[in-house]
Amino acid sequence: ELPLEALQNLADLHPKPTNLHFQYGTAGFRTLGNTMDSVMFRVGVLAGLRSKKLDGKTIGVMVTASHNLEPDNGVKLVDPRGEMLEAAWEVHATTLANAPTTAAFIDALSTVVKNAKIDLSKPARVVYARDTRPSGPALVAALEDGFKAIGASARDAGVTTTPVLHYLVRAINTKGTKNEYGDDSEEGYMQKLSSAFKKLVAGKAATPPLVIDCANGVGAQAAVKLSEYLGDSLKLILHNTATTTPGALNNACGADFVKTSQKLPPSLASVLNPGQRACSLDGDADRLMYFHLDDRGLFHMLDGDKIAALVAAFIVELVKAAGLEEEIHVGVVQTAYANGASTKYLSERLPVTCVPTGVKHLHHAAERYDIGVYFEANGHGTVLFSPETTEKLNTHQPSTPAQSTALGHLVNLTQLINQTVGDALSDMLLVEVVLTHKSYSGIEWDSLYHDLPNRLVKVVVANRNVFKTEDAERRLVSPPGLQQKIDELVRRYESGRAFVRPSGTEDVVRVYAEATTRTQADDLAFRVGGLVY
Ligand code: NG1
Ligand code: ZN
Repeated sequence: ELPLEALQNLADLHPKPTNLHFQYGTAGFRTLGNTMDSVMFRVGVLAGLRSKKLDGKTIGVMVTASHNLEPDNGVKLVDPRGEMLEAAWEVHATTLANAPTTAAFIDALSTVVKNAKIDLSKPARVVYARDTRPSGPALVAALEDGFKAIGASARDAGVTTTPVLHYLVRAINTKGTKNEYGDDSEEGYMQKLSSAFKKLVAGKAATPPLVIDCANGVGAQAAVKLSEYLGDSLKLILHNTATTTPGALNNACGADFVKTSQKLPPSLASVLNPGQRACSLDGDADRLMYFHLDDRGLFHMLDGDKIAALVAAFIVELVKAAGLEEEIHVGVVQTAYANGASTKYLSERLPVTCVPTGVKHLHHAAERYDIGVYFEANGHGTVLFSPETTEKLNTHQPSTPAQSTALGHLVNLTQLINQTVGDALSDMLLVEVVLTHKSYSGIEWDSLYHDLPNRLVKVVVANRNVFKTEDAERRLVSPPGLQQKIDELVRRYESGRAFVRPSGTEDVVRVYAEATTRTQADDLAFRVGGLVY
């Protein structure tokens, strides 16, 4: 039985605004924070149901709007192994969020309970956290009312990063089992990452200090703590750590700013010396962008594609050095937004798959490899080791000292990498490990391949739903005839590539183009944009 009285009384405190429609999209619910009170309450109830459905396993709830500006907020659910909510439940979330009244909400709940065959007598457990947004505390209070209404026992993880919350979910659900992921605390996370990092760089010359742009978000707090755990093994110089300054979050800084404007955050202009490595986190610390200035003061960005290239090549070498290349196959997953030069570089070395935009697609495709490296160009990604591979790495008997060393590094990588989700701090340590092992500066890393100039533009159209794609979003099937016109244009540009797809997060159509020169890439993007409009 649903606890009708508690549900009714508490739901009445969190009425749905009329005229607003909410949608659980690729990033959960995300919109203006001050419109999300009812959504939070209802997500709280749904999280409890999800836990009951999964026999009382702990479900995660993260309140964040990531790289969006400060007035926005959002919420997403995390499944027991630390991964994104199962797709079928995204539909339940949208239905519940849009029920116009308390009565309609309770009706919709009953339908979910019936259709998903939920045993309401099971326990419900959740763990939740938020980022530093000012709207966070009030939204969390609404969420807690939701937990209360469904009788879930809820653990408050406070203010922390999205990847830490994912880590906590997996750590809690594996506690006491042979797959224990780590101690279920933020300290446990810091300890796990930093000790794996120290083992991986032991005996090597430390890389020079790394400048971090913390986007004035929650990553600043996490980076301060991580820095203490790292000690002398890696010096971090933190900037944009103003988490309480109104309007500062993600404003002219952070990973999304760097990627979309392809510029240095102005706040770092007087900080960086030529050649000095720097990186940007986004507002919830799950995306990472590296960059540096060259001798002429020109800005060079090392995005998710460059990280994938660096990391995948390194892992392939280690697997070979460990004598496991016949048994362990490494692959890379990208989206259509991956720079063509990165795809070429990677395809010459290992299998590469292209999937539609959205982390869940990348994550699932990466699970099909023994070791799957996935990164979106925007800097969100990680590396997944299949359970069999992890087992093999932990039990394999090396036949030479060199094999033993390589094997040890691979085992430590399984500890260093947050395999639940893209994690800026874990990915940053991973990059630093490779740079240390290769004795690369940022400049040498950057020269693995040269990005093709590219341009991404948004086009506002009457109805973006008429744009339908195939081939991992690289080709349009509708509107009829449009793809042929794009093909004709693209043929006129050297190394030209362009595609058009509807955004999953904004009411726009995106046009991406690349070519051998900046002018040509811009030209191609604007011409294709002209066809779409
Ligand atoms: P859409 O709006 O569907 O293009 C954007 C990003 C994705 C991903 C999602 C958030 C680009 C071009 N697209 O998706 O990579 O980060 O937001 O989940 O950057
Ligand atoms: Zn993010």
